[in-house]
Amino acid sequence: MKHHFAKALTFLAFAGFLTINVLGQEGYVPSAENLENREWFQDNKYGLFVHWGVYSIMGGGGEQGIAEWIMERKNIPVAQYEKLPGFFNPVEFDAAEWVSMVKKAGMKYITITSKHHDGFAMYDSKVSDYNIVDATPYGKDVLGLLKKECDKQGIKLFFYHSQLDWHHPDYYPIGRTGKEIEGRTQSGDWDSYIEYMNTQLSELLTQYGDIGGIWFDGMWDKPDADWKLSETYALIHKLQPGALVGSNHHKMPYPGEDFMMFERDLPGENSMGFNNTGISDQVPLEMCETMNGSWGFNIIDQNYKSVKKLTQTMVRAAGYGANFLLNTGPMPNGMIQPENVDTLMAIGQWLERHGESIYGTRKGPVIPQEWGATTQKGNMVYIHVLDHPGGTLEIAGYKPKIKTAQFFDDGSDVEVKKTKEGIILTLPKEKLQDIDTVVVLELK
Ligand code: JFZ
Repeated sequence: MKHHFAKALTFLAFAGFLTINVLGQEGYVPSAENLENREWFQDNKYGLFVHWGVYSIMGGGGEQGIAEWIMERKNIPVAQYEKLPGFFNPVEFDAAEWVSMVKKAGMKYITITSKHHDGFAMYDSKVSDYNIVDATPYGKDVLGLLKKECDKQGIKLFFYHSQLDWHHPDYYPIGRTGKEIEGRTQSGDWDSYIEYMNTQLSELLTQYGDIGGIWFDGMWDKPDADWKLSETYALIHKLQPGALVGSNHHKMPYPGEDFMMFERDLPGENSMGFNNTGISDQVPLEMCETMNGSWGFNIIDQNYKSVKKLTQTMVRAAGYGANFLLNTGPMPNGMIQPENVDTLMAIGQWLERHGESIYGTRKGPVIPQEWGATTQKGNMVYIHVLDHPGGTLEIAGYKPKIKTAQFFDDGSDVEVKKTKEGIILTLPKEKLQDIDTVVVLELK
């Protein structure tokens, strides 16, 4: 009896008779391919986030902290902002160069903005002329060029697609942001906007072969709206069952989502103020971070984080079992900022040497601490000492059966004492590394 009632209820819900606002794709069961790709995602750990669009021309307008949000932060009227595509001509864009750099950086995937909040599509969309092929002198589909090169060089490509759209006439009623932008729609049909968004997603999932997944963002602009996520997620999982869906809604994952992201905070931390969720243990995790203070290109922002800081953040993220998605905001000419390239190459060199302690690992037996983090791969545990003066390091609550304990960098033995509470490592100062002193435990 109960079973029939549940079936009837689901049917009614689907038939829209009962407008139950179920967030996500109820009953979603990830395909075998999807589960495989989640393993791939967790094994490969490190990707390049790319915020690139017509806003890159403005370069933040000479103000710190403004880049991809300049239309909203400066209330640039729609009619004026629509002039930007006419200036967008990234003749220096070289997909092969970008992807080769990504590989040398030790990165395994790219997540690039297919459309950000300004509504401009960075690919050849058939349902809107507001795109790079139809509205710019450049006229080429950079996502298509990038995907070809990614396939050639074995790099996966994900798309960051904004649900929020300050430009589309049917994104109505407007939400929390961009209220003062002149020329925004004063009427419109919300369901038509959802349909438009789903059509563009269908384009992204049918025009470029298999993609890594979709990185959604922006539903926080209208938290009470019916985003019909069940339709959107079901569409993506129908077109590409292996594609990973994630949404930057700063909540625990909804059904139909295949990974959980943390924006500019390590999982469980909340320095940004909007990362006040728990940590899902059901789906892979990813932390995204900027190299300076903004996502899109900002011409004055020189607040570059150090190679040490970024590498240590990647290691701490891996200590939580989370990927690290490190961002660059390409310049309007299509080139990656040389300062960012230098940083990425330096991190790449560290990974060239220490990649074994990151790639293919999962979160370690000891969650990240002040002094560092741990990662694990089979019976190998990597203790990452990131911030320690040397001498002895006590790790309480961890009592491994150790076969060997060695310093990763020179293979020399590490003295390990067992105590009632846990273990004590002896770390001679001369053994300490500037970025990360990795101690490798081979367990019995
Ligand atoms: C979002 C975007 O707005 C931003 O442009 C960038 O793409 C980043 C990766 O993601 O950033 C946000 C989103 C929501 C909040 C803050 C930053 N929020 O809800 O406070």
